[in-house]
Amino acid sequence: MKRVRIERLMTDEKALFLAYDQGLEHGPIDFNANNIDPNFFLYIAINGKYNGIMAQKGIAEKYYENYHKKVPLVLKLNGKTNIYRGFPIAKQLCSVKKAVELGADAIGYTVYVGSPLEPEIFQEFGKIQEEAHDYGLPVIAWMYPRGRYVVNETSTSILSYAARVGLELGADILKMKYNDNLEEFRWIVRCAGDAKIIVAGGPKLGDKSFLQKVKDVMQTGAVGMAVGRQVWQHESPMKMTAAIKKIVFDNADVEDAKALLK
Ligand code: FBP
Repeated sequence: MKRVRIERLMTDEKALFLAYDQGLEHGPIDFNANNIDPNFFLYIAINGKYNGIMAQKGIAEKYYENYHKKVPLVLKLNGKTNIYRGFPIAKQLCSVKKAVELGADAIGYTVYVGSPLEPEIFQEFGKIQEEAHDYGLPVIAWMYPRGRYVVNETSTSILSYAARVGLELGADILKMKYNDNLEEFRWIVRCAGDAKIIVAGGPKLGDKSFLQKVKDVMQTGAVGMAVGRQVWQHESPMKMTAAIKKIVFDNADVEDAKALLK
């Protein structure tokens, strides 16, 4: 096994990623006339100096090629639409080999913890995790509890279980949703052990509420954020990027960060 090169994705042990896989997961409902164009998202990611972009194979093949290596690529290997109504599962859509060819610096995969199809998901993830590590690629797992046996997807008990599962399955970074409870999220971070936690942005909030969420998250031991809609749906994505970075990397308070939005 090669050494897993996680430091390439971090700045002083912290990280900020820009996610753009919502077109597959949610559909064009998330987009407007600007952000429907993947070049818009890439412009933000490159000029905002994100630690990486998160995108599917098609976006990487048709767009990332033009900006190759200007921003690290986390290639999302699985995904599903929200039209699909079966048990939660997102099967592999892209190989680790193809991700490497496309210049990926890490791979991403959604694990639906608690799904009735969990055994299949874990097995597929296990194979991918080994292949990625053979190439020295870090593995980022979207650890999303989901399905008929999951009563509350963001309860502390289910998120802490999901975090532990991510560690035990061998993921290097866990992308998790926030439970809106700073104290209890600290426990979730502890449960992840040496696997690092980044928090998903979620549906667009008001500026102050979102920056407060970033501030709270950064006090839990999480290493950063993986945002999408909060940034590319914002009327000033570059200003929002600067505000988030001020908190994540400079430990600024919310008011100082918010001043950058003016
Ligand atoms: P946002 O920051 O826009 O919330 O994106 C986070 C994310 O994990 C995306 O990477 C993914 O497309 C989406 O949320 C999936 O979330 P869900 O399965 O809850 O719809």
